[in-house]
Amino acid sequence: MPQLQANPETDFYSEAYRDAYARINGIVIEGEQEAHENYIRLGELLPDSKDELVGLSKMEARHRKGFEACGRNLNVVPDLGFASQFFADLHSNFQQAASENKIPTCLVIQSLIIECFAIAAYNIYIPVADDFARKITESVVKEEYSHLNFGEEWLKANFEEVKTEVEAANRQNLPIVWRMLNEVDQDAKVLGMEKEALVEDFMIQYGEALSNIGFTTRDIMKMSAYGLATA
Ligand code: PL3
Ligand code: FE2
Ligand code: FE2
Repeated sequence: MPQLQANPETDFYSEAYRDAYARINGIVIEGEQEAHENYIRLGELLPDSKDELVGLSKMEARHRKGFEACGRNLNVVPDLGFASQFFADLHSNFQQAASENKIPTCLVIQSLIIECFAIAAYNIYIPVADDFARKITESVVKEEYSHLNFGEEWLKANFEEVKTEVEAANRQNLPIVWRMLNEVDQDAKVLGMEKEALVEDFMIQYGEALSNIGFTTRDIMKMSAYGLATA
C-alpha cells in the first residue's frame, strides 16, 4: 500500500500545495456541479425514478458546497476554467447520449465511471487531507456509494438489453478517464496522492461495479483496462 498516513511534513499553506490545490479543488467542485446537473437530466429520462434522482442531485449540490469550503479554508481560489476543460469530453458525451435517450450510456458515464473516479480519488485523499477537508471528504464519499449503487441496480435489472450499449459506452469513455488521470497526476502528487494508488482503487471499484451488474470476470478484465495501455 503506497500511502497509509499523511506525510507529517505536508505544509497545507505552502505556495506549491495551494497552487496544486486550486486545480484539484476546481476539478472536484466542477465534477460535483456536473454530477448535480446530470442527475437532474437522468430524472427527466427516467420519470419512474425521478424523486430518487432529484434526491441524488441535491446531494451533489451539497458536495460541491463542502468542497468549496475546503478551498476557502486553505485560502485557495478554485481554477474552474481548467476544471471545465478537464471534464469537457465526458460532459459532451453525456449530453450527446442524453439527447439520444441513451440511458445506459448516461448511467455508465455518470454513475459508474465518474462516481468510481470520485470514490477512488476521495479514498486516496482522505489519509493525506488537512483535518477540515478530511471530515468533509469522509462524509461525501459515503454518499457517492449510493450514486454508484443507483447505476448498478438499474443496469443489472436490464442487463441483457443494455449489455452491448454498456460495452460501447465503456470503450468510448474509459480511455478519457485514463487521459484525465494523466492530467491530474502531478497535482495529485503534490497533495500526497500517488497515481498508482488512484488507478488501483479505480480498477477495484469499477471492476466490482461491472461484476454486480452481471459481467463475467473475463468481460471485466477486457473492459476495465480498455485504453489503459495507451494512456
Ligand atoms: C460525483 O459525485 C463527483 C464527481 C467528482 C469527480 C472528481 C474526480 C477527482 C479527480 C481528482 C483527484 C484528486 C482528488 C482530491 C479530492 C479533494
Ligand atoms: Fe458527489
Ligand atoms: Fe456522486
